[in-house]
Amino acid sequence: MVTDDTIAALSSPPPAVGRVCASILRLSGPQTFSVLEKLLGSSIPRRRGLFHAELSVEGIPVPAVIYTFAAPHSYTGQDMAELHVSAAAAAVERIFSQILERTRQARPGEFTLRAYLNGKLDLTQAEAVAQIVSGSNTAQVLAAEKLLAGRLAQTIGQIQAALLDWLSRLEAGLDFAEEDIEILPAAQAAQILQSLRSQIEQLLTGALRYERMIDLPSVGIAGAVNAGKSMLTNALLGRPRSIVSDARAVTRDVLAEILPLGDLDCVLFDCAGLSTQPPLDALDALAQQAARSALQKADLILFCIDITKPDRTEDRGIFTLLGSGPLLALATQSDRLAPAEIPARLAQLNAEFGREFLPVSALRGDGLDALKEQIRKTLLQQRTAAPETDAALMLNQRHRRILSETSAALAEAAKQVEQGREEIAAMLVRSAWEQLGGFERENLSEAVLEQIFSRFCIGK
Ligand SMILES: Nc1nc2c(ncn2[C@@H]2O[C@H](COP(=O)(O)OP(=O)(O)OP(=O)(O)O)[C@@H](O)[C@H]2O)c(=O)[nH]1
Ligand SMILES: [Mg+2]
Repeated sequence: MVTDDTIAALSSPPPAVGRVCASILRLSGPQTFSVLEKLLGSSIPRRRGLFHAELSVEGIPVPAVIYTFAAPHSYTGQDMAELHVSAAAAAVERIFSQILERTRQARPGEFTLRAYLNGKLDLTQAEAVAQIVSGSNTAQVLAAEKLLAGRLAQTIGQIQAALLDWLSRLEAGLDFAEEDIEILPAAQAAQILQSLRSQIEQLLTGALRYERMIDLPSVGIAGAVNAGKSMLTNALLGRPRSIVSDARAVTRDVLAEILPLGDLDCVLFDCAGLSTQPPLDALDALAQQAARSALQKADLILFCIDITKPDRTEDRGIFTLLGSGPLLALATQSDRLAPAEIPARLAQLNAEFGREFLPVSALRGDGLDALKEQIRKTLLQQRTAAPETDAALMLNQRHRRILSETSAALAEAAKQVEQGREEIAAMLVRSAWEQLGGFERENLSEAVLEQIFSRFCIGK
């Protein structure tokens, strides 16, 4: 792993062709200042600073704001600079390629990797940066920020300290064994281990699963044929994604699209209208099966009934079929009733299904903002339903593996010490302590590091 050359990256999204916008070019490494001096044709003091400069791109002046940081007082701990340039894509590319003549293009996460290797961040903090960079949901970012504040590192540190204390007390007992001084009675020793173990288990169960957080929640639109599911899908997405027709059973496939809901995105999907009747043909059977299995996995179902429909026998069957998972009930095509008729119809539906129906019109857009807000609220509640205390601690696979292994080792150690095998218990606790050290830099192989930092995007 080379860390003493000078790297550079375009740290902002590249401007669209033909557009002028602010771009950030970032450099880190011992040649940072000399590369800048070459670029500007003037000397620059080696210290933290901010100045305005004019770069020349094929004779055209391009204004830039330049931030400089001198080692070790920078994000990476090395000499660093950031050039903020307002220019068209072609000019930014030209400047970047001039910089690349004397530097190497940074790999994903390489700036943060250097920060970590120079002791500027601990590993859990660096991972939090990775999660913030790759996270699109606010809930995800908030959890990552908590991690960044070092909460996880702190909790683990406390458990490690307690293990060390336990070891020293137990080993004192072993050293003075002949004198029959029992420093830490076996029952107490086992009890301490059990309580540390339950702290670890709490971390494991209370924390949100990172793997789950990066999966977007899915929202399925369900209802009878012709309820207006596809038109609603299109209206929510704001574009014609799904075919709408008054012919029956038009939608066959499961069509999924990302629906942005402000601070939370979800996957919205439209599928075939459900039926409680036996399938008409092979295609119908496949469409029904695809719809049912997609809806079963959905985090939330939008159950649609055409508000004008007089006979709702079929809808009751479908409602039963959908089961008891999270569901919002919608009375669709509300524009087809006179406004004065709507309240009575809603009351009927509410009584019949024991649900509060929200009237919507995909045609006119009525009720869609309220619907989006309800979807967002419901999904957010699902995400934060984990226990309050450690809900915001986000653990990834590596954290989980270390914690589970430590927990198992402590359980075994407690058993051993109860049976009078203190030496074995001490050995297990020592290795558990080392395991927990895996949260920090000591025990990490380069391969693990590379894997962690490769999740970053270039320029971070
Ligand atoms: N007036 C009015 N008509 C609607 C509305 N939504 C759907 N429709 C009409 O209802 C018919 C069926 O709409 P679709 O969205 O295709 O219904 P679907 O539930 O997807 O039907 P399948 O895919 O066949 O199960 C079409 O003729 C639409 O124009 C609405 O909000 N207002
Ligand atoms: Mg459809």
